[in-house]
Amino acid sequence: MKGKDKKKGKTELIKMENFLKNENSLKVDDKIEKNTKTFDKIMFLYTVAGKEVVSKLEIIQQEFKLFYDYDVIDSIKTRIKSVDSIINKMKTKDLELTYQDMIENINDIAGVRVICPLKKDVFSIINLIRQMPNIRVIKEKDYITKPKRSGYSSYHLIVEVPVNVLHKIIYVKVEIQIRTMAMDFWASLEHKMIYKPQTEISKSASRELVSCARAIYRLDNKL
Ligand code: 0O2
Repeated sequence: MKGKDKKKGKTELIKMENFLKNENSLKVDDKIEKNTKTFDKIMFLYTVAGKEVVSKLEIIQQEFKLFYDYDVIDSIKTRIKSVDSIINKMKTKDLELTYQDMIENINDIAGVRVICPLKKDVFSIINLIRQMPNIRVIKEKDYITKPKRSGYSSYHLIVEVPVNVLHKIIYVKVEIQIRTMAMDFWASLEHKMIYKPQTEISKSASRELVSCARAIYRLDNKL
């Protein structure tokens, strides 16, 4: 291949923020609005990024099963944050409701949750993700070593993964939450009852949940 052609065939590596600013068909200064072309196109990028992460994690899951006869991952879930949830979070963070503010500040639009049997498995997965050649870890939150006051325990990684679309490679953010089966059971319950409740819950029930979180913490350390 000649120099000129080589240059032509080169794929651009670009951060999502920069890609969107330079993409004429997207109006990133606009207000977020469901069912518009801009919204659908941006969500498509997050959907692809989520799938990329899931596929990498499924490879680890199958590798451990096949080569070590061990289930290091129990299950993997993925979701795209709803527009209402994005807007509520942006209001809480006092952001302008534009696409630009959304992509720069909301890190969990694409979310992947990895459920592991044991605490040691959670840390094995974290180390494997850190070593993945095609993933950039940009932020980590260790709510396992230091659970939240609510009792919430989980490890969060914000990563950027390359997504190959429109002849470009765009780095898109994904939040990976990694936790044990016991932590996940507690978090799912608490999410409905306290974190995002549909109805009021009594103070005593709320204290009971904190005490359950402590019991789960001890259980995970014993196993
Ligand atoms: P939803 O409805 O679950 O999506 P950042 O901007 O990245 O620095 P962020 O995202 O504001 O930080 O906060 P954090 O602590 O990383 O929390 C991200 C997600 O973790 C939350 O998303 C929840 O899913 C989960 N989470 C955090 N704290 C708790 C908790 O106390 N209980 C439960 N059950 N889940 C929690 P959202 O958007 O808040 O909610």
